[in-house]
Amino acid sequence: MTKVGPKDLAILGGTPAFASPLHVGRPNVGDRAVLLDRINDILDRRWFTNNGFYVQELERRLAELTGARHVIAMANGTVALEIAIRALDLTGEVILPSMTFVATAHALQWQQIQPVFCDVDPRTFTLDPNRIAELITPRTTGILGVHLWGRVCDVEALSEIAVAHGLKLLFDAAHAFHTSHQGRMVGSFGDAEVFSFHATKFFNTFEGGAVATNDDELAAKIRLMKNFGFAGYDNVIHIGTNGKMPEISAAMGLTGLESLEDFVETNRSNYHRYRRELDGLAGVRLWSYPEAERSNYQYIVLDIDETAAGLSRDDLAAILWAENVLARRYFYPGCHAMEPYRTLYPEAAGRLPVTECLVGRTLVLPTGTAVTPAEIGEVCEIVRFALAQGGEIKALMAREVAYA
Ligand code: T4K
Repeated sequence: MTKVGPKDLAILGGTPAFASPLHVGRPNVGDRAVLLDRINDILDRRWFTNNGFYVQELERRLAELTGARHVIAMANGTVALEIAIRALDLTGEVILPSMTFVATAHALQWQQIQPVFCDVDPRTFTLDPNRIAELITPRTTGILGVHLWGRVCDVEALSEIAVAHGLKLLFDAAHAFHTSHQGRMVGSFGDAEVFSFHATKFFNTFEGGAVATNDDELAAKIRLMKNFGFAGYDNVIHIGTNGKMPEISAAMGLTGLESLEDFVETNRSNYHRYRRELDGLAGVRLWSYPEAERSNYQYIVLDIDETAAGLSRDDLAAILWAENVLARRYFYPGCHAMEPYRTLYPEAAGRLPVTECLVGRTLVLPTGTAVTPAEIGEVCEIVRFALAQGGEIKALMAREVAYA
């Protein structure tokens, strides 16, 4: 990096550090030749979807890896959530965090179930078990926890509450594939857990997802529901939809699984590089992964304390974007502040002080196999440089730059 003064920052007229964008969420790709062989085989078999050979093989491997009795592959994580919610007979109101991707809330509201937003624990960014009891009403039928950024919810406390109040317990594990909690792999906590295998996830099937559960009856119901309720040719015995994963996605998944440990190792080493490079920076805290557990290290999450850092999260995001580092403000502004929730449930904001604070401070940086260690070094240099001259940069930005 050749920036010596504030004016060298791209946001103030300098040349961007990166000629092409450095994205968050660049997909991991396994062995290309193996994938192409599998795709050729799918073309030869002329069996493209509807519980084909590759989907069955992927489900078997995923069950092995997670330890769950059943893993049911789906077209994406959102439809997997919708089906799991319906199969669990959730109705009325369901308690969930607002600090999540909007799909978690949509999967409920889409089915006329009211998402009741609950605040999160500032140490884990996951549902705060101490704030749940006050939200339970006679209409509450379930709790939907989110293992945000792969940090597993307090499943013990949530299970206790669910049992005490006769509620179903579902987990949105979109970020938590191949992570563990107290030594046990995510996939068999609660009544069911839902994965996303979207392109941006640590492990992807282009688009895809799955429901994992130990409940045989629930699994059978979900299998029916994801295939229009068909129990055999011409025999529909349940309402259903089309939630099926195609063969090409399963081929991508099987190929990715063969490189899973390489993906983890790259992410882990990227994470430690960020840690070393940003260590000790005033006002900047890097979200940490519990070393005693298995983690996928997929999210590099910064918490920016504006007072101590001298720049706000949004200032830093604007500076990075100008340098072509497309950092993301996940999950700003929180589901409760998005439509239709902002209009339908305006009272929610008042009970989410931790969420409201966090959504203004978090910034997600690029990682994964598509980012090189040298690029990470450069991103960190920009962050350090910007923060070192925060006050001066802020004043110049206010004068010279109109940014959102
Ligand atoms: N629950 C949670 C907690 C979730 O995070 C998600 C999904 C779901 C449920 C639902 O699961 P799915 O139905 O999606 O399986 C992205 C993803 O689309 C979404 O899957 C993900 N969460 C969310 C956190 O991120 P956006 O709106 O940020 O997508 P977009 O288009 O801005 O792309 C994100 C970044 O990835 C960009 O920097 C570009 C990069 N990218 C993206 C794609 C698709 C690539 O480099 N290559 C690609 O192919 O939602």
